[in-house]
Amino acid sequence: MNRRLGILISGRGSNLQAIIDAIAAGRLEATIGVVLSNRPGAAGLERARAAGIEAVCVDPSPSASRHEYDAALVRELQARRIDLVCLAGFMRLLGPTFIDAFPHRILNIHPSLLPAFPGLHAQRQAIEHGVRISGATVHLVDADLDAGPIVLQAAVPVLADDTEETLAARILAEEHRIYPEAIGIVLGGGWSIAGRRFVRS
Ligand code: NHR
Ligand code: GAR
Repeated sequence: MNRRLGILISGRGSNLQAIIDAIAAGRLEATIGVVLSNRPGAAGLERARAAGIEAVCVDPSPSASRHEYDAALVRELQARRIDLVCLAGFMRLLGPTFIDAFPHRILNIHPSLLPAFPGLHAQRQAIEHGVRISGATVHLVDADLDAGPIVLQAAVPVLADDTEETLAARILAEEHRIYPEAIGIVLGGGWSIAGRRFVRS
């Protein structure tokens, strides 16, 4: 059964590229049905088109409310029969209109070991806090920000001379490895949610 992914981006799209590459290499069995961006200039839109994938900017400005914008995104995804939504550097909060349309069918990748450093600028937060280890987390998205059940994590060291940029690059390499793997796990089934926990049977 070839399941259809909808990827939501706001920028560069290197995680999108990692997913495209994993599918092309046969490491992930899925099809990307559409890429959506909230920003017209997102470089990831061009990456998608270069790979022959439909890429659409859903502009937030005509939507009077978060509900209206969420509903516009949901329409684009449902029109293309998307099974699993993957946030890949998508920098806009999603409300209940969106979350309730895809129960347990939305993944996010975040550049820290959650629950440490949720929200924006996670790598800067890690350096400022002085942690010695940080990393990346793939989690199911629920109504609370960066708080849904964790599917996979990977740790990286924080080095004494790290800047936000050098730490972000080390974490990004792990993101590119674990995001396609986590998508495969979720599409493969044989899991359930027990309280906060993502449990593989
Ligand atoms: N939505 C829900 N309901 N739950 C999550 O866990 C979500 C989510 C939407 C996006 C990704 C994210 C992250 O991994 C994400 C997780 C944007 C913001 C934010 O504050 C925070 C977290 C994340 C994405 N955005 C501002 C807003 O008001 C805008 C910031 C900007 O445009 O630069 O939407 O950390
Ligand atoms: C990634 O590091 C991702 O974890 C992060 O944005 C970057 C997107 O890069 N996401 C967040 O910080 C969510 N708040 P990409 O566009 O090259 O995939």
